[in-house]
Amino acid sequence: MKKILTYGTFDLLHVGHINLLRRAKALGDYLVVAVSTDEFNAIKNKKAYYSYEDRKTILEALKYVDEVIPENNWEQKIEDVQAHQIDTFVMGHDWEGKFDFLKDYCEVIYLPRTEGISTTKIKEDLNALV
Ligand code: C2G
Repeated sequence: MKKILTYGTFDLLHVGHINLLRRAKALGDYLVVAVSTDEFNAIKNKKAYYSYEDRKTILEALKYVDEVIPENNWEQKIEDVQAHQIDTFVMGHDWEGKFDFLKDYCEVIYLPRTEGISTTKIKEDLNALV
């Protein structure tokens, strides 16, 4: 069974996230998504609209996602790859090169981002409506 791993906040789930998750799943048989906890988002200077629990529940409902685990820090990726026996690590190409250290442990693939959509854009567009 080929296992895939990816990380993210996945707040205000949108088609850019779905495209990434669908393509990540298509690379193997089982997709593990490590979702940033609210505490880790604070470290990333991100404030998610939905709580970690809600973002986890939403992802677990997706047909492309087989398992959701917490992302607590920047340092856990090697341990996650080993503990979950991951074959391929996937991220959007805005992270190109940032996780190449994982190449010693698994395949590393950066996928093109979906243009024109982001959680930040959603928030800005909604604020403009008020
Ligand atoms: N993404 C995408 N296209 C978009 C928006 C996001 O392909 N239009 C991808 C990102 O490249 C990432 C994933 O969707 O691979 C999740 O995006 P975010 O929730 O913004 O994740 P991020 O804050 O980049 O967290 O340790 C890694 C970090 O946790 C990544």
